[in-house]
Amino acid sequence: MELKYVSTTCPYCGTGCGFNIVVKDGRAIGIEPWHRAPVNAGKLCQKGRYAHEFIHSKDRLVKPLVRKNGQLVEASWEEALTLIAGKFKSFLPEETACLSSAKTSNEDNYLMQKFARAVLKTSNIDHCARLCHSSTVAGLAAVFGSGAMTNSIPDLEESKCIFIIGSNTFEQHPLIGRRVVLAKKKGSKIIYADPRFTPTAKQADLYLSMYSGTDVALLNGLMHHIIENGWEDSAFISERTRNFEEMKAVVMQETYSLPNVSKITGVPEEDLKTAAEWIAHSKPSALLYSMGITQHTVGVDNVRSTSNLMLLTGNLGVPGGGVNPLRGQNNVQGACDMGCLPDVYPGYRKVADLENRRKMESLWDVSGLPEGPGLTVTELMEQLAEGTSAVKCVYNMGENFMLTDPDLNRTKKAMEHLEFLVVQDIFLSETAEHAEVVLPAACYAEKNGTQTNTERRVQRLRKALDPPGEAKADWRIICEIARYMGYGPQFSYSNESEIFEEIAKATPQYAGMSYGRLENPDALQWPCPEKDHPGTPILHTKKFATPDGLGVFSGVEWKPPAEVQDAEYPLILTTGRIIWHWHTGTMTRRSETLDSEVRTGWVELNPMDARRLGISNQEKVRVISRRGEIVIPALVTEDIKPGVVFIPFHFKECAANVLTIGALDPVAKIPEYKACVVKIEKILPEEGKIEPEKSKLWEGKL
Ligand SMILES: Nc1nc2c(c(=O)[nH]1)N[C@H]1C(S)=C(S)[C@@H](COP(=O)(O)OP(=O)(O)OC[C@H]3O[C@@H](n4cnc5c(=O)[nH]c(N)nc54)[C@H](O)[C@@H]3O)O[C@H]1N2
Ligand SMILES: Nc1nc2c(c(=O)[nH]1)N[C@H]1C(S)=C(S)[C@@H](COP(=O)(O)OP(=O)(O)OC[C@H]3O[C@@H](n4cnc5c(=O)[nH]c(N)nc54)[C@H](O)[C@@H]3O)O[C@H]1N2
Ligand code: SF4
Ligand SMILES: [Mo]
Repeated sequence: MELKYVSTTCPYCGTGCGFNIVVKDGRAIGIEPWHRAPVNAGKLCQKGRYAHEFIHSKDRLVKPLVRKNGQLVEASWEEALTLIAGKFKSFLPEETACLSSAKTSNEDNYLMQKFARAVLKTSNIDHCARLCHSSTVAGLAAVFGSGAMTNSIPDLEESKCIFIIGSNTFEQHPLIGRRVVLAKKKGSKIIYADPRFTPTAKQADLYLSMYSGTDVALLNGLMHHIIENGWEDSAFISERTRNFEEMKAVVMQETYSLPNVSKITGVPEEDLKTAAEWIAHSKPSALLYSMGITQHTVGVDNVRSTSNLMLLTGNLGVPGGGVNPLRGQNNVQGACDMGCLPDVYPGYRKVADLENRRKMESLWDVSGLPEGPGLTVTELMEQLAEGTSAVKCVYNMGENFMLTDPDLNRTKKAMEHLEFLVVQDIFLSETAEHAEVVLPAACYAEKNGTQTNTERRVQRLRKALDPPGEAKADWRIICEIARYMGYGPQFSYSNESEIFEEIAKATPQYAGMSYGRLENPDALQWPCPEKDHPGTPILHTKKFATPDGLGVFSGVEWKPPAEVQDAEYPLILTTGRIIWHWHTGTMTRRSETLDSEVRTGWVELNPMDARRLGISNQEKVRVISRRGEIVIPALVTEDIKPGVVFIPFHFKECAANVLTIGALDPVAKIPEYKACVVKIEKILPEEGKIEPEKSKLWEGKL
């Protein structure tokens, strides 16, 4: 039988690797390298390598489901769409909210925010970027005038020193990790700051073992030492920045002298000195960061602080330098670019600006677009739980917040205050189980489109298969609902390329792009403002995107997390990911190969803490926070700092988010997933036994 190879882009992380799906008899039978892919040159991590395995899962949604007598039962599209359109029309604009999905394409996301604004007339549109890099978008926009990764993945190889802080690059962005290794082979020094000695730490020349929630202190300490020794890049500071003196006044305080910073962070003074020296003396130096920086009540402060360090050492606008937030989901950059945020239209143009509103009304041929910004998803959940929200109806495309939101007991309460929840997904997720209507979506391999990776590269998704049963591409479903609500003409597209043409009109950064141009495997990196513009691999080469073109220093003081240890809750809990699994596991736990490697979660704790608590390796324990408790096996390891414990949040049977805190960064509204406090208790011997089939998790560790 004939084999078909379809080149497309990985559906998992923001690295944006390309690969070939191998199709036989209408089924995906494997993934093969696509050597021409610009990011990964044919290499893949485990998730990409097995990205075909969940596609034909027997659990795929194949028909719409409608709740009747408390049960979700199969229904026709017509019945589901009629019900949805009728209900949606019955709510006032402020009673509705939409959640978009960074797992879906730019075309899907563009239409979702258009639907929210033009049909429901609500500004309540948000997505998982809120939980992820909203602090980056806010923080970097204030410093550089643009909230994206400044440099490109390939140019990391030019770096002489790579400072990785709060990013477990080798597990979460493995093919960016590969570039770090290539840079190291060329002589680059690698510095790594994290409370855990992760697989990324193993690649580092210098490991800074820090407490969760002490990043600003650490960064200010490095800057204190650099300025004290006169190692700053004075020419860059005077030509390209402002507010240096304000920043200097803060970091030169005694609080940020190395002995003090060593006390706050737990990092030895000598290591801080070495890090400062390497970063200042290796030109160019690049900084990589991710959730260890952003997911804090001081997320925006953390982001501004990383930027201060790179401005101070003159490492912006050059190959091999930059401030590089590694974006998480495959298309979280794109979902933000497309305006799936409550305050901006596509291209980050403010909704509050009348001129922008008029432009969108004219492009979309509608009137009465909502005027002010809407609610963020975290504010929405908070208000719903308190029973104070106006919102009664939520249309959720591809988010599984019943496992990913902080403080799940609170999220459960929030659901009780919703009257009508529509969930559009490829599987019956934990969130879909709460819906009134569930709509079956096509997965990445079953549709055309584009997605934008962390380095702003807009790449093609190519259809390899037909969707199962009656499942449909997300954009088609949105258009159908719009048609049922009387907006057929505004949502009439015959294919994805037509939607992209509208995206190019609505989004200045994408104005010069088209499917024709994106056929080139290298694709295009935004900004690409004109049809003959080559795209922009490195931002801010001559000036920043701020009004005066200068990079803006700011004085940032260190503040502790919202919750700190006390006698009752003596351990800091941090949460995150592992290489084998994806968030709520809807896809990876349905992939035989990935699931067989790691079958359930665990809590990592240091032998010192384990001894104190009388806990041995693999023993099941109870982890308790002020918000809830879970039972979970213990992994006793030297790889985590004493006083800190870590739980991966992928596993519903021991969900980390039962424990996490809903406290938010005041500007970005991102939750503090990376620091709250817990206690650990031994449980009865019988309950504490580990099932033999679960023991595989220990081998699965890298
Ligand atoms: N395999 C896999 N890869 C993924 C994902 C996945 O689910 N699975 N998800 C994707 C998504 S959406 C995202 S956003 C990215 C996230 O990518 P990362 O941010 O790299 O992943 P995390 O595990 O959330 O956290 C990174 C590190 O932060 C450390 N950390 C915790 N607290 C602190 C702190 O206070 N300061 C510092 N400096 N470090 C701290 C943790 O120990 C952890 O090693 O990964 C993407 N890639
Ligand atoms: N404790 C803790 N919690 C966290 C984090 C943390 O570090 N610690 N990190 C946070 C971060 S950074 C993120 S990004 C969020 C992620 O939070 P979510 O986005 O809620 O997590 P996912 O499991 O990726 O959910 C995506 C959903 O989309 C579905 N899906 C996949 N493909 C498609 C498609 O083509 N169409 C449709 N309609 N649906 C599709 C999947 O089946 C799944 O149900 O989690 C956050 N939660
Ligand atoms: S690094 Fe990310 S994009 Fe690349 S194969 Fe792995 S999961 Fe997919
Ligand atoms: Mo994320």
